Amino acid sequence: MTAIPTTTVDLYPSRGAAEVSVPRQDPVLWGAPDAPGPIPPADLLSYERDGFLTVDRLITEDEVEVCRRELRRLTTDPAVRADERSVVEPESGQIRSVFEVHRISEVFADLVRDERVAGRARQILGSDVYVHQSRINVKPGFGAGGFYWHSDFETWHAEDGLPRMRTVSVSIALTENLDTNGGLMIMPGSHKTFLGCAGATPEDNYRKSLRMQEAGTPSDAALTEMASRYGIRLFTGKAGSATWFDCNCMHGSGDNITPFPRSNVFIVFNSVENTAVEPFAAPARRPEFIGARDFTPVE
Ligand code: 6CS
Ligand code: FE
Repeated sequence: MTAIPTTTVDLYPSRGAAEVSVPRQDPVLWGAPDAPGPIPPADLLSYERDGFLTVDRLITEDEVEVCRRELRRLTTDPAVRADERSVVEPESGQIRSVFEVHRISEVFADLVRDERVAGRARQILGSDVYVHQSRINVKPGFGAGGFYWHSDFETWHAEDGLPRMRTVSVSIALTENLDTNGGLMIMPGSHKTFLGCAGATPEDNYRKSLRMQEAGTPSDAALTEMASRYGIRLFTGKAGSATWFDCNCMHGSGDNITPFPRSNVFIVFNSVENTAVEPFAAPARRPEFIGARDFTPVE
């Protein structure tokens, strides 16, 4: 009896000939609202409604300083700069992001394991979690580029093979997020609609998309409709503050033309019940430093 290959149903078609919008078919909150953990029930409910949750002081100033020192060490190390995990700003040549910091840095590995971080992810996802992706974004001033509007899940489903929306990101500010230096913007409530984008995924898309995303970009019409329906929230906060947001929030950030860097550490937790399969809409998997294939739960 030959085993019938289990093909995972694609609930969220994307990267086809035309843009298509479908309702979310997954819970936002996979854990019970009164589940034990660092997030109080009222905050879990607002996370379910809005798709995001801010924490004013997730880590202390001293811990921020340790992370900032580590970010400087990584971004000035020629070996890290030469590594494929580093993405460089096209114009200035400065480092824009370094991926997989939870595996190349003990400081960020500790941060990932910290109950204030992994504990919140387990509470939201209702299971053990593993890191699908981590990165530090330096976003130096004087013109560092932003990220155009997109849903992370659209990319992580199409290109990394995450089947369901059981993934949560946290952006922890390592410098003050002002209303002028290219902060994160989210459309509140947009996580409940999945927008499948038009246009097939090119070969090795990540070589460009991590600088300037093209495949997986919503149309002006869709963005106009969503922004009119949901509004746009700009996140500001002191260093040490954090924004938790659902994988399917429509979000983006502007360029930073001020002299003030907007650096953050960005960690993506996926449920161990939602491990990556084959890409749903891409010719090949992305490298593991972008889309993890080690599903070991964060202890
Ligand atoms: O492609 C990705 O996985 C990354 N790109 C963006 C713009 N946000 C999510 C993620 O870090
Ligand atoms: Fe993103």
